[in-house]
Amino acid sequence: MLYDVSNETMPREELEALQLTRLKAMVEKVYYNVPFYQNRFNEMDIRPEQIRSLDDLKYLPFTEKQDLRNNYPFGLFAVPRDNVVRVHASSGTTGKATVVGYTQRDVNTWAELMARSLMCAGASRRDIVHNAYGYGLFTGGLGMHYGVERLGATILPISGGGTRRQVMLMRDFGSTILCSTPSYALFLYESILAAGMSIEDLKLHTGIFGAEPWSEKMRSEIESKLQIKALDIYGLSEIMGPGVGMECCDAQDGLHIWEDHFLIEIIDPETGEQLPLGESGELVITTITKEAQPLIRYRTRDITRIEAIPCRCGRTHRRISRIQGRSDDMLIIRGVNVFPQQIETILLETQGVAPHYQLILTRQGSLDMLEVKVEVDEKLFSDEIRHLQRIEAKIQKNIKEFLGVTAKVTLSEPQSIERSEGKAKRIIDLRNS
Ligand code: DLL
Repeated sequence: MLYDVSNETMPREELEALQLTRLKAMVEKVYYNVPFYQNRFNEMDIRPEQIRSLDDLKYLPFTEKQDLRNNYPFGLFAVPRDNVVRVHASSGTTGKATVVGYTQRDVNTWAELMARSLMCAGASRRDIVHNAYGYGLFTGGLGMHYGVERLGATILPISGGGTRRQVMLMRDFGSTILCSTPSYALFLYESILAAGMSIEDLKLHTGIFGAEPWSEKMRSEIESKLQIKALDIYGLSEIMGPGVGMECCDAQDGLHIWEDHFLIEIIDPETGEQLPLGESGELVITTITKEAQPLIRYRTRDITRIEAIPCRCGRTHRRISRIQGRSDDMLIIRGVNVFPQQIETILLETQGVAPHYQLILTRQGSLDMLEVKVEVDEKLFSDEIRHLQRIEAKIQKNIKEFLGVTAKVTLSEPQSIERSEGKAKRIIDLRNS
């Protein structure tokens, strides 16, 4: 089922014509309304009227997270502050928060795109949506909330935390869709068992998971434990929030980016050059309908590729593959590039190991050291020490063989790694402390 048939299945030629009209208007708008962009364009000797085709996008300047920080808090607004009805912010670990503003029309568009995403995940008016994304400055909670209401389904705005109560209400209300980070979904599963309940007590059929990187293995783990269909949702505050892209329940193979509102490119993160369709690199997004805070060629730092083949669901909007990691999360361990999800895949292929882990980086002299700390399940933990050592050695061997790095593997007892109610903190980098 489609929420917005004419837009979701628009023939590519028509879609591209629409994109070009919107891009031209957007470029003009930022040039005349945002001093930051006017300066950038002038420095690069570009005028809005020089953008004549979608291909000309590559001549425009990039926008980076630092540019948002430098213009903190409202310096990138393209409308008077009075027209801004909502502000969200994401707090990085370093520096100032990144602020985003929305006009009433932006909030409406977001609700529409979230309703579209929900239906793409198979949701309908009949669903009860348990929304465990955090409410507040984080875009996850409110973004999902407005989308569910727009669709006409029932929202439970539970937010994060209070896990025992979450589980109880999920059962009592007969929630059918769970929205949370993938790591929190697993935590909820443990809490269901800890509360003496079983999956049969619940009516969940679908999970809409995102906000942090996860792997295909993690998907299988969640699907078999919670007995649901687990779908991937992508978004980032700078661009809108959740709902920039959504995997469809029909193909469950990559995330449709809503291209009537966002232009996507893949670039080489080192050189900034555009890469051909199908190649992996950094995702760059241009907003073409945003009013309050449009962004031109925003460098997401997320690594993915654009699927060249159209999806069998009938939507014409291109798909990106599951986010493979972030260029700034990519661990460079003695010169080898490793993404945390690659380690996650190896861990989850190992019997007896639980999907809770941490990667700890330290430096000895000038050498990087990687420790992989992973929980084992109850059964294995009570096993002989020799057996545990064999598992450690096996994981170590697989990491070496598949990723080419040497890691120290530490099995730790069940429940010993801290659970997160939002984004999981999996990397502890102590190299510069
Ligand atoms: O995480 C928005 C969101 C909320 C998306 C709820 C999905 C569901 P930020 O806090 O600004 O916004 O973080 C954005 O999170 O650049 C990615 O690195 C990461 N991310 C988001 N979704 C996914 C995903 C929200 N499905 C940053 N897979 C992005 C992998 C994701 N990483």
